[in-house]
Amino acid sequence: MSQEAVIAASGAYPKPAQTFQYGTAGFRMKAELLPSVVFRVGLLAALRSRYKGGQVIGVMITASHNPPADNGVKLIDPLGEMLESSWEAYGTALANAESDQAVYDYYTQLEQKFNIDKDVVPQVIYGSDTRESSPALVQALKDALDAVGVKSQGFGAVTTPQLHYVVRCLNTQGKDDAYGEPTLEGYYQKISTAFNQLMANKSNGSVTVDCANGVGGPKLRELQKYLNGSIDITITNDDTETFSKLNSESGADYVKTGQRLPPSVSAQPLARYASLDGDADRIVYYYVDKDSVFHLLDGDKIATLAASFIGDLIHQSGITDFSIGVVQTAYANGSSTAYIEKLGLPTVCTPTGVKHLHHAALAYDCGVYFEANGHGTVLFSPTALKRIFAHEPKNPAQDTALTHLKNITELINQTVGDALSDLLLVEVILAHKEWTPDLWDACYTDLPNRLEKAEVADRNIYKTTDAERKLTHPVGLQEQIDALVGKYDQARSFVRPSGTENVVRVYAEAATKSEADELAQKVKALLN
Ligand code: 16G
Ligand code: ZN
Repeated sequence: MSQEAVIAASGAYPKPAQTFQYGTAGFRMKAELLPSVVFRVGLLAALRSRYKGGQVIGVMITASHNPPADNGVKLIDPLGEMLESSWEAYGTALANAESDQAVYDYYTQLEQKFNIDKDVVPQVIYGSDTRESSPALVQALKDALDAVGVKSQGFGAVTTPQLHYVVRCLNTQGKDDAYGEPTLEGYYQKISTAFNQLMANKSNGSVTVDCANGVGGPKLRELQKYLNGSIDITITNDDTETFSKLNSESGADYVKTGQRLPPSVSAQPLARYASLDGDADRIVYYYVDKDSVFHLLDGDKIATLAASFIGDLIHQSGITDFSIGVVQTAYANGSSTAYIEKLGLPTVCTPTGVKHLHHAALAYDCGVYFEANGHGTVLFSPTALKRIFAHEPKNPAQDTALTHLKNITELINQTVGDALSDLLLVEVILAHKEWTPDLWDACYTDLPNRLEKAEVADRNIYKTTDAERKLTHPVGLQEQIDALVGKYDQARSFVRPSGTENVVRVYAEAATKSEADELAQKVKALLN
């Protein structure tokens, strides 16, 4: 790597007059602001790989559920986790360096700070979602990787969880904790094999999946080729050619935030529907009842379904002293938390953002984590996996349960929430329980709730504590919120600054819809 080469390559991607911040899900904004950021993230990925002794780092270019004009970029650490948070600040500093020389200087400063071995060959893999702006951003990334001598490989359009999967496979290849074949084919093989075994001799009717016109559409179609036909999957909103359709009037965020059907879906009573987001790391289910009333089965419902099913399998396999915990955020519906406690399982609440939930889930033998918005997965600790795979069943019933349990650990993408893997997980559980969506829904009744966003002059003055459930600043505001909440039945409300947009979010739930709406409006009014 020469100073001239880095500075010349950086010169092709001038920094706009803008301050950047590596946020909850990397950098995310209007795509035209991103070329310099992506270039510099490429440099950071190279450093991170060398710091990790040449392990493979992933770079995903996506803006998830954001509108088509946006894009984003984030790093994936060696085991398929989000970038370690202490490194986010280096990304922010690199992105904000004011000149090409400053970029190079900061890069070498980091090399010195971490005593990085210059002989280690960095390795980076990358992918993107289906946005119009993605190819140009991929080019910016490649230019950075080439400038600093990275051994790299592009995977084209992939879902975010697929890239997480491949990163983990590459770094564990040939080891005890090998995760799978480091290819998309390997990904489809792994989860479909588990699914097909779990669904042997079962069938589960049909499910219609709205793919938000994002990368999930073609990938689900691919996955479908590997499935044994025990469920009939109808794919809708899978137009990835018309860029303007991405996440438009479709997708998990549209359905969850508006608590409504995508207009393109004409729902049949009691049939199953699911929506993915633009990069297929989120999924929500829904159905309409006999009176055509819409019911959402969100991340909380998926978490409770998964936790209770896995808990039963553990028990039926004869495995004892095994801890299962459910990790949620402040957005989790109060009824879901009460239900999990009724199941006798511990719950933990963390701040919003996958990295927080993921981390908390590692505390259990089996940690189920889901955000209400549909992002989540299930983690089995290395010790738990060893115990499951070494367990000797004592009778045929234990044997059957144990075989299902082993397949469940293979079906789930344990690197990150994965809409395709979660879809198959839900389908398996519903098939095993012989549940229609209304039976699943009947486990508990969601408290009516409302999410609002407020434009404020400066969201940074809002500071939270207690996993974002309480404000410490502006001083006095929390007391005002508490006073309002006290006037409603079964009510809860919190205010938190968004990590992805320049707004403040207001959540309220209460015993009735009108009370939840009113409470949200009143709390929002306190912010002006
Ligand atoms: C990001 C997070 C998502 C979270 C959302 C909250 C990841 C991969 N994604 O999209 O989990 O729900 O931010 O956004 O961590 P907000 O801070 O704007 O409300
Ligand atoms: Zn997403």
